[in-house]
Amino acid sequence: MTEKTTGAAMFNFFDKLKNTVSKTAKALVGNVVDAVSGEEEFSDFILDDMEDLLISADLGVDYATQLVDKLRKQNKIKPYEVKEFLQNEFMTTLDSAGSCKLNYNNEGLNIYFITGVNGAGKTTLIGKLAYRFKQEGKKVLIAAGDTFRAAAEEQVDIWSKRSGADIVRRDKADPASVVYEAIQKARNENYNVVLVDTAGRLQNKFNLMEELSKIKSVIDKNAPDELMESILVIDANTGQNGLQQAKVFKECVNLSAVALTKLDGSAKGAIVLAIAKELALPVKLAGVGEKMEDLKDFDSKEFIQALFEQN
Ligand SMILES: Nc1nc2c(ncn2[C@@H]2O[C@H](COP(=O)(O)OP(=O)(O)OP(=O)(O)O)[C@@H](O)[C@H]2O)c(=O)[nH]1
Ligand SMILES: [Mg+2]
Repeated sequence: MTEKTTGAAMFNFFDKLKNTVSKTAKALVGNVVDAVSGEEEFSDFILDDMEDLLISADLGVDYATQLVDKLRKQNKIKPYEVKEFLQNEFMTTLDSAGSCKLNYNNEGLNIYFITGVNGAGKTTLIGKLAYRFKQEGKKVLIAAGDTFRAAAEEQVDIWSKRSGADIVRRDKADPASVVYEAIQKARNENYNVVLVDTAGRLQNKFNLMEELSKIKSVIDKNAPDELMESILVIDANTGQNGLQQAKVFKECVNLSAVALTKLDGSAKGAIVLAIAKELALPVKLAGVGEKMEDLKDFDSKEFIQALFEQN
């Protein structure tokens, strides 16, 4: 990330991040601070108001209630300190969900298994990751595991050409067999990275979730040590539904990380905190646009700073 290397560039990077999360910052921090900080004490009325605001910012009911209960049961922290209170709580929550750093092993093959509901941004994420790894000089293979949706294979094929990655594509074949073939090819031809695309599926469709589990088991059986991450892609605009998705996918394919897409323009980035709190899953990647370069490594500290420095 060359953007981080100089002071001026750093400012530029941080400025962009602040812009990206500005709607989330307003919903999650600005509105609460505005409503609370002028009060003398945390009255029941004000705490209820705060709870409503946190819930409507998509922090999740349980987490919002826990935070407000913490304030209810104490008299040390005053309303004018609410911003600092939230900042500390949010940072602790993100820290406790684990490292944001994407796992990568320099010595061997790295497989990234990408899942999520329809339209979340899986294939675009694959394109962005392929581009990033290619820029770093890695040998990259895409497994076109969405053999279900019409034109899905063409779409991922376009991303492979754009990024310069190779592809295993077997039109309308069983996705598990495509993934198996990709693993063999990657081993035989010394690839560094395999990116596995999968078809979008709703978490309440039992058969499709079963199929996903079957695809994942091909990796678990054939390349358990090479599976670096099992990533759930969540559209930041889905809000609380994202939490429900994460619960079901976590059970089905044992997730290790979340990629939050479409963070640009979303007011619902608080889902990052809800997922960290309730599922102990770290967000590791953030999609901030539709272009190949619009992928950021998620950094908890920067995210919190960007949320709190503009209110
Ligand atoms: N603004 C914005 N748009 C994005 C981002 N990521 C993906 N998109 C857009 O979201 C739409 C869906 O993206 P896809 O990558 O096709 O989503 P998918 O999860 O593969 O969809 P299915 O395979 O149909 O389940 C496309 O129009 C993308 O350009 C992002 O970070 N920001
Ligand atoms: Mg797709």
